[in-house]
Amino acid sequence: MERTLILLKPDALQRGIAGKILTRFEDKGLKVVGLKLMTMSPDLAATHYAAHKARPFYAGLVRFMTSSPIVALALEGNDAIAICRKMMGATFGNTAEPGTIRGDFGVSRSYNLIHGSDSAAAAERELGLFFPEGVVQWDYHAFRWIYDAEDELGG
Ligand code: 3AN
Repeated sequence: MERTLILLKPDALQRGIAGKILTRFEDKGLKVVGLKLMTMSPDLAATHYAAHKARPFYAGLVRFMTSSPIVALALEGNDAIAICRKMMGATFGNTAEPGTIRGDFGVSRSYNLIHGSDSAAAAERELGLFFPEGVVQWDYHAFRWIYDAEDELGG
């Protein structure tokens, strides 16, 4: 199974819709293996967004991400990375498809509610940044009915 890092950004918490967004992932069948309310430090934001350092929006992005608390989530499931990216929708709410999180909850061209790892390598790196202590291992009994146990859960 795959794991991915999701961040519910400051706008999601300030607007009181963090729970609704988490519910979408639970409803889909993803297992929560990490969940943390935290304020991102400037250092953590700089590391997390290192790839965007040269972009014109970088300073504003770091200011936004450190301005107010976020929720860090670690989610697990088959194809979790691609599934979460699809559920998030296009980068900003003004163009994201209805039915996606960004498409349903936002209209902004810079506040976009959520971050999700975009590859296996990014997920590994980002999970290490936000959950250095590791994720929580637990038996999610619903998996037996979310997946065909013989085909999809390895027998
Ligand atoms: P995504 O989050 O859909 O993977 P990317 O990888 O294009 O989007 O951008 C990474 C992050 O940088 C986005 N989540 C967004 O918050 C921020 N970002 C990208 N473009 C802009 C922009 N033009 N203005 C402000 N923030 C931006």
